[in-house]
Amino acid sequence: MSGPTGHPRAGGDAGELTAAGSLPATWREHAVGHPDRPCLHDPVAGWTTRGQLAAAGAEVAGRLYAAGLRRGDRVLLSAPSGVALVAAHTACLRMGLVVVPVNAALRRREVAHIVADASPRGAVIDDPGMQSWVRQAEPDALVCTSAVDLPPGNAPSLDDLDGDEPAILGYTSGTTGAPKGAVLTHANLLAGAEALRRAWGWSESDRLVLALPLFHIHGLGVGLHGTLHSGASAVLQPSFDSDAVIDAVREHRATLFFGVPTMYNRIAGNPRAPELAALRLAVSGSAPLPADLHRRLEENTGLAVLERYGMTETVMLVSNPLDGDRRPGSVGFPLPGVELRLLEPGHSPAADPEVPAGAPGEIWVRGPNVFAGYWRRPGAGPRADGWFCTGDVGRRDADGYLYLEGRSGEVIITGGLNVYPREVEEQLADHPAIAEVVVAGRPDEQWGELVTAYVVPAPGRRAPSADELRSHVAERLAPYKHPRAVVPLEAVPRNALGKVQRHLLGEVAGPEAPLTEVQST
Ligand code: MCA
Repeated sequence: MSGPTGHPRAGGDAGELTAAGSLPATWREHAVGHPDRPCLHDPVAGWTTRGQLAAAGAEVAGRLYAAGLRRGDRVLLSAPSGVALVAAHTACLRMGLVVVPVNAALRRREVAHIVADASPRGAVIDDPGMQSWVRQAEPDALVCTSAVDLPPGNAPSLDDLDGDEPAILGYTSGTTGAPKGAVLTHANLLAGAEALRRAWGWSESDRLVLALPLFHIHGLGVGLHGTLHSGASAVLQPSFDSDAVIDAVREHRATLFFGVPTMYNRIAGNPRAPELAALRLAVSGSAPLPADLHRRLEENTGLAVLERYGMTETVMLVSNPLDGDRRPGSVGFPLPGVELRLLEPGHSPAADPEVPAGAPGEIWVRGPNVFAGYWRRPGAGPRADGWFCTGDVGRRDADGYLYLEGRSGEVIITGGLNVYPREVEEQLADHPAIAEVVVAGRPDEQWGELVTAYVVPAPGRRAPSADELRSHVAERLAPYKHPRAVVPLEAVPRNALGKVQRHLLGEVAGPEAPLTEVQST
């Protein structure tokens, strides 16, 4: 386990950001101060107050404690967004368990990897299939649903966390190998939420429509933690539907909406989009928001969507200003407590100068929000002095606004979800009609990028269709990682060293290349 972060505090007000100690400490203050204020709404339970959520969390914590879970134990969490899931999540954090959020779409192979890596002692999972995969991989783990239907008990210590204790193990893939667990400490989560509270003027009178899944940092670390930390309220929606979002904004007099560009694309196409003018703030992240979509939304709703930038390892890093010019195509300025440097590849943030304004550079960050390291992978996270290379490339304009230019890696972002080409290639490689396959993103208006398989067919075979490839990987990859399009190639473009030249894929295939796409999208 990565120990305490030991990072020097970033400049400015970084220390102050974590003065409250932990998120559970601030939640407790809100619950004790005004227990009757509405906190969360879900379609099943209706409104839950702060006091009710605190009581539900304490009850779940008592049950998990009585079942044998102890501080530092990892617990997988996967259930539809709702108050039951939040009660389980907050219970775990309040008693010092380490939450491992799991995307409900993952398949057995993907879940087995997380279980083997994280060695969880518990799993709060609603899907019976996923429950059985966890039981097979870790027979000793306590497995229950988000109802936490276990004998009652008392957790002896709640809300008494040290900032350096691990709070979340967030699985995220690198360009090579299998997903790694990013260890976010209680101080990281608090710094992340407090920076957003300040930057976005998040207050008790705010109400967020939260239709993002709660198994990624966007929905969890930004939407949920920000709400609970600010003493605000949120309307939880277990899936995204643009009409349901618009209805909730009207019915619950919401002030905030956070989404990924695919959601905004669907909102822009909804004739009721102008009703969103009632919002105080709409925020976009997880993938680049096309500048023309930004403008279209502004025309339709009067809202200048605020684009920001973050990652699982760091919660949020950079944001357009709340007051002031929100520039389409830009992610804005570093958030409170975040130091950011743009460097030439191979340069060190401690020793080398930044690239000049306008020039691209690798994005390095440091601050109290930056994770402690990757679980069981010493040396793979931030440097000893706290600086972390994000792997993203950006440039600043003359006014200091940051623009993301792309990734130094090969990640595909589809609908706000990261897909690592190598993982998909490995699962496609044994298809009998494939001699060689390279997976890459292809620009797409709705999804941002479409997972596309560039296929050299096996001798005497034609390239398989996208539907054939999808059924080939159906049991091995979550659906969002499935190839949505296939482009046949005669040969994979490689450089003299044999490295695949992904940027040439489109050229080699040619603009007229036959393309088969999945019919359902
Ligand atoms: C669903 N499908 C997808 C995706 N989502 N395909 C590719 N990419 C996706 N992201 C597939 C379904 O399997 C289905 O396939 C088909 O698309 C249509 O499904 P539909 O019901 O329309 O989709 P949906 O359920 O409405 O989902 C679209 C979505 C969702 C709402 C955009 O993907 C989503 O919630 N995305 C946000 C994810 C997120 O929170 N990302 C944050 C991670 P078929 O029809 O063939 O069966 S990044 C992060 O946290 C960092 C910190 C950050 O900065 O934010």
